[in-house]
This record gives sequence, structure tokens and C-alpha cells, in this order.
Amino acid sequence: MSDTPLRHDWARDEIEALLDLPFNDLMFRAQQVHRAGFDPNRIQVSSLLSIKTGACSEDCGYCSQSAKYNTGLEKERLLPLDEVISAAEAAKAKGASRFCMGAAWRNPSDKNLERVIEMVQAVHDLGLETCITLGMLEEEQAQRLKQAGLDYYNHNLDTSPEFYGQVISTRRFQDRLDTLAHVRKAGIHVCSGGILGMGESRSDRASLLQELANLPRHPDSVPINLLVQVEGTPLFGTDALDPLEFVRTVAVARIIMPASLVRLSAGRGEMSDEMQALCFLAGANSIFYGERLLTTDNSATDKDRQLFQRLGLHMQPQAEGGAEMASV
Ligand code: SAM
Ligand code: DTB
Ligand code: SF4
Repeated sequence: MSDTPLRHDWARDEIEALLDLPFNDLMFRAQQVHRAGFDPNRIQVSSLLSIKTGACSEDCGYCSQSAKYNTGLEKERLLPLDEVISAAEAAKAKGASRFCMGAAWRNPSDKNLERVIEMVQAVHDLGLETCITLGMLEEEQAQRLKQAGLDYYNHNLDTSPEFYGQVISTRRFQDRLDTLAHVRKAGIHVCSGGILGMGESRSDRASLLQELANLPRHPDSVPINLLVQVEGTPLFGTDALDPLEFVRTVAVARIIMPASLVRLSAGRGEMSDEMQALCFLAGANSIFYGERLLTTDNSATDKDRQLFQRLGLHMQPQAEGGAEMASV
């Protein structure tokens, strides 16, 4: 467990000052915090499966699965249980410790939730940690998932409240905070982060990090995604983010959320080995592993294994980062 105090009162200018540090100073600070809380050579590995694909009613400007954009994606209804179990077994055999199932819904209906609960129970029975991301949740739905034994719920803030309206119009930033509150209240571990490289400013990145760190409890996992540009979506063609700016943002996430797993998430397929190595140095200690993310390709698994070997990193479950679950 980290011996760095957990703060929930980060001011915007403090976070901006961290982002503005000379790169070497920032990396040094991030390593100090990282080593106080974690084995620096261990990486937690999650695998993803899209259990319901496409035809989503939302208009998230980055997403291949919105029915509003023509991305050529093949739609798929909710997968049968046996297909989910096979995918989870394969992920376990490759070394994943957590299995994350994603559905292209604005929110789950109660009927669909029952089917997802069966999946959660089956994946749990394989000895994997379970994570799902189904969109907005009501309080009772979160309670039902907790009773079914769900470990993590992923729901990202995505970007700053200030930039949010330029990316999504069909749900509010406050809706996301409400879902996180329902998940937290139910006692499910929270996984929440965002996407970089959508044309936001450094100050937006500071604002996103501020929102995450000033939640009543730090998310247990903080996925930092680099926008995967999908042809047909409004954000396709956005200017690429400077890779060092991405690394800086990871480092600041590590510093201000010292006990959370910081996940280097979507976008690794486009990153050089050197950029990924800098992200790990900056305190990222989790990845999505497996050939596919939800609808796009991930970094190839043999390439990942080679990189881990070159860096002397071990794929292992971290000792429960459990940012602040002890106080639940
Ligand atoms: N439909 C649910 C929702 O939006 O909450 C769950 C699935 S959704 C695909 C989960 C998250 O994946 C999004 O909130 C976003 O942060 C991330 N994501 C989706 N498409 C992405 C892309 N093209 N590049 C990077 N991250 C992406
Ligand atoms: C998260 O933060 N990133 C994952 C997971 N949570 C569900 C999703 C990434 C999706 C990338 C685009 C795609 O494959 O559709
Ligand atoms: Fe739908 Fe989720 Fe994609 Fe938004 S991010 S369009 S809610 S699948």
C-alpha cells in the first residue's frame, strides 16, 4: 500500500504546475511515488471482450459503435454465455488476471443486466477478477451487480467538464459522476479514466485529472486511453497528441492518485516501444492485453511479451492496489 497521503483537494493550478515541470523532474517525482506504493517491475494485465457491439444510441465523438456514425462496424447482439466463457478461458490462459466485458449501451435494461450477471458469475468461477462497462447504472442495478460478486465497474469521465460538450451531447458529465457514485456506494471497485488526444488542451487534461483525483475516493483503476482514430467518427483526423504530453499526463495521474492502478489503455498499437517504456517509467502499471480491444486491434500479444522481456517487466496481479476500498 502506498505511503503517500491520498488527497482529494487538488487545485487546478497545482496539477497544471505538475504538468509544466521539466520532464526529468516530473518523471523523478512520478517514480518516487510509484515506488512508494508498488513493485515498479510488475504490470497488471486485463483482457477485454465486447459482449454487445455497435448500434449504440449515444453520440460519443470518438466511438466506432455509435449508430450515428458510419464506421462500417459489424453489429452484434449480446453474446451467448458459452462464447463469453471461452473468451475468458483463453484470456486466463494467456496470463490475464482481470476480464473486462464491454457493451455498447447507453445503459443496461434490467433484462440484459440479468444476462450480464450470469456472465460475471461464470467468469468469476474461472478465478478471474471481473469488470464490466455497460454505460450508466441506476443505484439498484449497481447493488444487484455487487450481490452477484462483480469486482470492478468501468465508467470513464472521458475528458474535462469544459471540453466534454464538444465530444458528447447525449449524456451529461454529471450523469457520469452519478453512475460512479452509485457504483461506489454499492461497494464495487471503480475503474474510471479518460481519453487523451481528442483535441483537448493541457488545461483540459489537468481538469480531467482533477475531477478523478477529487472524487470522494480515488478510482481503483485509472485507464488513460489515447484516442484510437476511427474513420467515420467526428474525431477522425484530429491532430495527433505529442507522445511526451501523453507521458506527462500519465506521470501526473500517478502522482496525484498514488494508490491506483494507472492503466495504459487504448492506443498502445500506435505507440512506439520507447513511448510505452516511458509510460511505465511514469507510473503506468496496468495494460489491456490481447489482440483486440473492444472493436479495434490492440498491440499484438507476442510483441507485448517481447517488450516486457526487454524491459524486465512481469505480468502479474498487483498486490491489491485497492486505492481506498479499505474505508468502504
Ligand atoms: N457504452 C459504455 C459507455 O460508454 O460507458 C461502455 C463501453 S465504452 C466503449 C467504454 C470507454 O471506452 C469509453 O468511455 C471511452 O473512454 C473508451 N473508448 C471508446 N472508444 C474509444 C476510442 N476510439 N479511443 C479511445 N478510447 C475509446
Ligand atoms: C477503457 O478505458 N478503455 C477500454 C475499456 N475501458 C472498456 C475501451 C477501449 C476501446 C477502444 C476502441 C475500441 O476498440 O472500440
Ligand atoms: Fe455508446 Fe459507449 Fe460508444 Fe458512447 S462510448 S457511443 S455510450 S458504446
